[in-house]
Amino acid sequence: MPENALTETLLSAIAGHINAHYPLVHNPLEKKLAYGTSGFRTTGTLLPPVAARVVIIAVLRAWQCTAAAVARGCNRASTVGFIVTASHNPSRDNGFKIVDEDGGMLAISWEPWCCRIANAITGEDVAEVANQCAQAEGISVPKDAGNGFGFVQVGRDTRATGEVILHAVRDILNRVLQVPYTDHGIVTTPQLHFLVRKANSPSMQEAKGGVNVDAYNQEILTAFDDLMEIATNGAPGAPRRLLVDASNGVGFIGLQRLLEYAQNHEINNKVNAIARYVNIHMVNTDVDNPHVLNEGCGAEFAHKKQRPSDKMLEWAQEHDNGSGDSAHYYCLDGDADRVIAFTPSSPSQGANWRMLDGDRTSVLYAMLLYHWLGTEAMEKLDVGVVQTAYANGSSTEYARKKLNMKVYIAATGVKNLHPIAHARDIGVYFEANGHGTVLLKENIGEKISSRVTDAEKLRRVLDTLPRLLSQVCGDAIADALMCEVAMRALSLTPTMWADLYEDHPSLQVAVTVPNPRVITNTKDEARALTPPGLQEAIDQAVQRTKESLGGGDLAAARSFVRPSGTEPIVRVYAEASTREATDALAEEVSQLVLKFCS
Ligand code: NG1
Ligand code: ZN
Repeated sequence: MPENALTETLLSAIAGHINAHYPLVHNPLEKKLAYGTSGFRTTGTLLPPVAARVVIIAVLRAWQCTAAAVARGCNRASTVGFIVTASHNPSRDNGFKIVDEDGGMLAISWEPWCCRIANAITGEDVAEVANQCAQAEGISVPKDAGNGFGFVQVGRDTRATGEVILHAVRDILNRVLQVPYTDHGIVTTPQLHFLVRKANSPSMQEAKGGVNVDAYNQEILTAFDDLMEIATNGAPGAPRRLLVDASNGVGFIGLQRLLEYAQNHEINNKVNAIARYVNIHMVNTDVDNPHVLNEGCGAEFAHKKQRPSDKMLEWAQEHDNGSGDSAHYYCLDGDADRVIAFTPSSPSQGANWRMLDGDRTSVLYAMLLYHWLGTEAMEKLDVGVVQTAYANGSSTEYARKKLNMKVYIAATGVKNLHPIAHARDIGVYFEANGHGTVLLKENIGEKISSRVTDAEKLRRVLDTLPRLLSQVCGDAIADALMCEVAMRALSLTPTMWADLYEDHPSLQVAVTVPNPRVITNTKDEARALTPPGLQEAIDQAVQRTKESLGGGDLAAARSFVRPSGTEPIVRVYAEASTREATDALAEEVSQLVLKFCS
C-alpha cells in the first residue's frame, strides 16, 4: 500500500455504502456539477448522493488539518464545517459548501477534489478519488481521533430538502467514516463559520463539550454592547427602531434566537443589553412555508430590483411617519450572510427608497475606521477596500478620492475578496450585494499603538471590532448591528449615509442560454475571453453608448458579462451616466449574449 493511502477496509466500506445507498441522481456524463462561487448549487433533490460523496473530502481535509496542528505541537483534532444552503437561490434549489479549519471558505486548491468526487458515478470511483486525494495531499487516518468537539460541524438553512441532504452526510460520518460530528440543525451560514473557527480556537482546546449557537450570541451581543459604549460615550439616547426583512429564511431564526438570548442572559452585567440601542422588528418571517423563501423579498430581491419588499413597504406605511429616519431598514438574504439597507424618501413609495448596498456599507465602515483610528494610524497602516466588478463606479471613486483608500478589484465570491483583504493590515471587503466584512490583522492594536498618540483608545477599538465583524465571512446580522454602531459613532442618519455620493445608474440582468459556461473571463471578470467575438461586440456597444452620451469625461459607460457560479444563467451588468443609456446598454449586451452563446 502506498504511503498515505486509505486502508482497504475503509475504501471498500466507502464503495459498498455508496453503491448500496447513494446512486447519483444527476448524470455527470451529460453535465458535471461544479464547486461554484460558493460551493455546489442545484435542484435540491439531486444533492443527497452528492453530499454523501463530498463529505468524504471534508473529512480528509479535517484529517490533514489535524496532522498539521499536531505537527505544530497543538494536540487536538481539527474540525471543518459542512453547511447545507443555497443562500439566495429559489426554494427548490439547495447547495452546500465546506467550511475550512480557520472558519473561512475551503482552500480553493481543494475544490477540484470536491468536483471529482461529486461526479464520481460508482462507489468504486468514489473510493478511488478519496484515495487519490489522500495520497496527493499526504493524508493518513489520525490514530488518536476526537477530543469531544467532533471532526465536522454540520448545519443547514430552512429549505425543505436540507434535512435529507444532511441525513446523507450524517450517515456517511456515522456508518462509513466513523467520524464524530456536531449537528447544529438550522443555523445561519455565518453561525456555522463562527462555530468552526471557535471549535478550533486555542481557547476551546481545554474546554469540555462542544460549541453551540449560544457562543455566537454571546460574542455578538457583547461586542455590540462594547462598541456601542465607545460609539455613544456611554450615553445611549433613545433606541433606534430597526425593521429587518428576513427573506422568509434562516435569518429570522438566527435573529430571533439572538434577541431571546439577550433577554435571558446578562451581557456586560445588563439584561437585554441590545435593547438599550436598538428595537428590532421583523417582516418576511414565514419559515414554515417552503415556497416563499427569497420570493419577492430579502437582500437578493432588494438588490437586483433596487427596491424593498412589499411587506417592508407595508410596515413603513403603517409605522414610519416619514419624518426623517424614524426607522432603519435592513434586508437579509436566504442564509443571512448578506445585508442590504434602505432609507425611504417617502415610506409608501418603493421607487423612492434609496438602497444602501455593500459598496456603501464598505464606505461607512471605512469612514468609521478613520473616525476611530485617526488619520495618523490610518496612514501608518496598510488599509484597503476590496470590491468586485459589480461595485458601482461612484463607490470606487469615493473610496479612492474622498477616503484616500487603496481599492482592489477581485473576482466574484467572497473566497476571492477575502484573501486580498486578509493580506492588508486592515482590509474592508464587500460585494455590492451586501456580503462582506472587515479583516484586521491579529495583534494589530499592539503593533500600531506604540507608534501613535491616542494609543489606548486605538487598542480598545482594534481589539473589539473583530469580535462583531466576522473575521471569516460576511454576517448579515452582525453587519446590520455594525452599521448601527457606525452611524452612531459618526452621527449619521441613513439619509446622510445615502447622501455621501450618488450611484451611477446600473442594471443587472440574468440571461438564460444553453450553456452559460461557454463564457470565460479575465481574472477580474471585467472582460470575456470566450466565445470569440463577444467581448469585441460588447466593447463596440459600450463605445456607442458613450458616444450617444456626448463623449468626453462625463460620458461614462461600462458593461461586462460572466456565467453565474450559483445559478444556470449569464449575468449581464451595465452602468452608465443616465438611466436610459444604462437600460439600453444592458438590453443590447443581453442580446449579444444570446447571439454569441446560443
Ligand atoms: P454568482 O451567481 O456566481 O454571480 C452570486 C453573487 C455573489 C455571491 C454568490 C454567493 C452577484 C452578482 N453574485 O454569485 O456575489 O454572493 O452568489 O451567494 O450578486
Ligand atoms: Zn447568502
